Formats: sequence, structure tokens, C-alpha cells
Amino acid sequence: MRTQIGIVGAGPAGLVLSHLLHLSGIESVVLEARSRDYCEQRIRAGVLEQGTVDLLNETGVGERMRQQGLVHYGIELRFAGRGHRIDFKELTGGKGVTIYAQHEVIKDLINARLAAQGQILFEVEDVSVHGFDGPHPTIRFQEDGEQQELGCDFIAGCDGFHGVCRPAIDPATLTVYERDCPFAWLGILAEAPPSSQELIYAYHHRGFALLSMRSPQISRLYLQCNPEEDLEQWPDDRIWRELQTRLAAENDWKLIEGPVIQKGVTGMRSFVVEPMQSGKLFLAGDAAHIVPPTGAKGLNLAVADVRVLARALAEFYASGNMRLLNEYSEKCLRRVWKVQRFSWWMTSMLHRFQGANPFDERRQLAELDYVTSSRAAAQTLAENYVGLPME
Ligand code: RFL
Ligand code: PHB
Repeated sequence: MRTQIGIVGAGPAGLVLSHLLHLSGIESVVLEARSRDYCEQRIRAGVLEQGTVDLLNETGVGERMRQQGLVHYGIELRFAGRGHRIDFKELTGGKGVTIYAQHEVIKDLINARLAAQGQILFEVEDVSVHGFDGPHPTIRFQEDGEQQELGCDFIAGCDGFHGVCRPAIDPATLTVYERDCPFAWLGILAEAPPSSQELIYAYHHRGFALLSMRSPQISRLYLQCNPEEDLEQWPDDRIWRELQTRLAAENDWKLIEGPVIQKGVTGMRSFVVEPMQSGKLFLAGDAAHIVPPTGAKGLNLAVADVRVLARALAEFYASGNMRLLNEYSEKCLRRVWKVQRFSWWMTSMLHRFQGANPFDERRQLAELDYVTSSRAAAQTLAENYVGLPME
């Protein structure tokens, strides 16, 4: 088997890359460990930056997103029982974000790839990458129990944080920067109309809470919890009670409850590997970096990486010039670190840290007061949240 670009992983990074390459006339094969159904149901992100939305629209995969996505021009920061709106539209010259579930983006991309006769091999096993520091990169894997080998010009490691591509690179050539967050998020999907038109990020002395949504009928809510939190200890009524407490407001705002249809605990970490490339292997998305979800950036960062990579590969195939490919990591990392900074700042402003004392709490409240009362500070939040310019 042979192709131009061998892509490991059919998440947002792998599928957007395959789609962009196709539009430039470059062939790829996507190898995915999970089933198509699993990829299309996996509950993940929900906030798309303007740049991500524009890219999906411009490349012809935005139709369902335009119909079903919810466009938001602000968020609420809630603390000390009061809500404060950050008005993105006014602060960023008209930009906003779109609420549209990651697994819906995945469905749209898989449909587009298959409609264009693109190759995505689902449920492949024992994927391993070889020869990327020489002239003949290959990917070995098992398909229906049979050993296969895919020869390619370049390999894109889009296989997420627990994938095989990053560990295949000589560790002596990589530097890892990381910080574990001492907490996690307990997330639920509920059959309840969202209690607010826009997302609410709430600071509370019992811990952070977030009200988000997926549709006019489905709410998505999160509570800060311990990383080793046992879901058994969280029956639905306890989750709702805790959400009611942390999201409570002084006015007559009400949190609407409903049947919980999905529940999970997500650990949080910050992670970056440098460089994001080794020879002919390029890492993109969560394979190269993880941000805590407070800034809603993971998916958007994955899309930003592969946009840079697709352009570099297109230049290579058009002219034989490796310049943009050689600059791939450096170009991506500038954005990655700015997004790490923003995600960490949002996380540290809004979460309760173990061992925090009353001084820390007062400082966090002052930070929130500043962000919601200074135009300069609010604008900083807004321009990062809607997404920094692509390049
Ligand atoms: P993915 O989505 O993890 O896809 C990797 C794919 O590779 C496959 N794979 C393999 N395939 C073959 N062989 C192997 N050895 C393989 N190992 C793995 C996997 O099955 C999978 O299909 O990585 P990608 O494409 O880099 O995309 C990253 C995003 O998925 C991630 O950053 C976001 O979901 C993060 N995130 C959010 N990002 C946002 O931009 N906005 C949000 O609002 C947001 N909210 C979130 C989030 C992530 C969350 N969780 C669960 C971590 C909320 C949560 C709760
Ligand atoms: C989500 O809707 O899943 C979501 C929204 C905002 C975040 C993280 C996750 O910051």
C-alpha cells in the first residue's frame, strides 16, 4: 500500500488534515484504532473559534454547523453571586464563537472524506511508525488480523495524547514541558434546556462550575472535582445540588434540571513537546500538546496545527521546497504557547486550588473584578477566547 501522506488518527487533527490535503490534490490514508461509530459518538469539545468555523465553511464542510451551531457573542463570568458579561462582539470588532459538538464536526468530516473516495481505515490494530528519519517512512498495522504496511512520503501523527507517534521519536531529541492540574472536571450532558443563552464560567469557594450547552434542548455542565473522583459517589441529585450551589446568583436566575444522559470525569493537564517534528514525521493536535479545557482551545489548536501543516505540504508538492515544512514546529509553537498561557490563566483564575488560603481567594476575586471592569482586561480575554489570528 502506498500514499503521499500517512495520517495516524481520525480525530479533528487527522480528518481536517486529510480534507485540506485532498483540496490541494494531495493523497492521504487515515489509520484509526477505533470504530467509525465510536469516533462519531465520543463526547468532547463544544466551542469553535471563529477561525475554525471560517475554515470549515470555506472548505465546504460547514453546512450542518451553520444550521445547528449556536453562535455566541459573549460569555458570563459569575462570582460572588453576580454575573458579568464579556461582550466579544464589541471587544473584538464583531467576532464570536460557535457552539457545535466536536463529534458533529467529526461526522461532517468523515462524510466529506468518504464522499470524495478518501481512505479512512477504522479499527486498525498495532499501528507503528518507521523510517521517518530516512527516505522511506512506513506505517505498519493490522487490518482484519492481517499485517499491512503503508509506504508514504510523510507521516502525520494526529493520534492524540496517548498515541504511538510521539513515543516513536528518539526522546533525546525532544523536550517535554508539562504541569499536571491538581483537579479534574466532572462533566454531564442533560436533557434540559440551557439555563442561559451564553456560557457561564463560575468561580465559587467550593470550586469551579461551567454551564455550557449542545442545543436548545441539551445542556452540558461541568464541576471541578478531584482527579480520582469516584463517579459512584455522584448520583444525579448530588451533581445537581452542587451545580445549584456553585452557579447560584443573587437575582432570580434558575438552573433548569433534567435527566442526565452522560457522565464522566476528565483529568486536566498542560503539556507541550518540542519540536513537533522529527524528519518526515509531524505531530499535530493533542499528540503534541494538551491544554486544560477552561479556555476551550484543544480542538481549535489541533485545527490551527494542521492548517500550517497542510499549507507546508502543498508548497512542498508544488515546488519541492522544504522551507515551510522545516518551519512547521516553530510556527505552530508560537501559537501553542500563547494558547497555553491563556488556558492556564483562565484555569488559575477560576479554580479552587488545594492549600489556597484566604489571600489567594481574595486575589482571584480581584482578578475577576479587574477582568470584568477594565475594558483592556476584558478585551484580552475576548481576543484570546474567540481565537488569535491564524498566522
Ligand atoms: P483526538 O481527538 O484525541 O484524536 C486522536 C485520534 O487518534 C486515534 N488513535 C489512534 N489511531 C490509530 N492508532 C493509534 N495507536 C491511535 N491512538 C489514538 C484516537 O482513537 C482518536 O480518534 O486528538 P486531536 O485530533 O488532536 O484533537 C484534539 C481534541 O480532540 C481535543 O483537544 C479537544 O477535545 C479538547 N477539548 C476542547 N477543545 C476545544 O477546542 N474546545 C472545547 O470546548 C473543548 N472541550 C475538550 C473539551 C476535551 C475534553 N476531554 C474529554 C479531554 C472538553 C473535554 C471534557
Ligand atoms: C463544552 O461545551 O464542552 C465546553 C465549553 C467551554 C469550555 C470547555 C468545554 O471551556
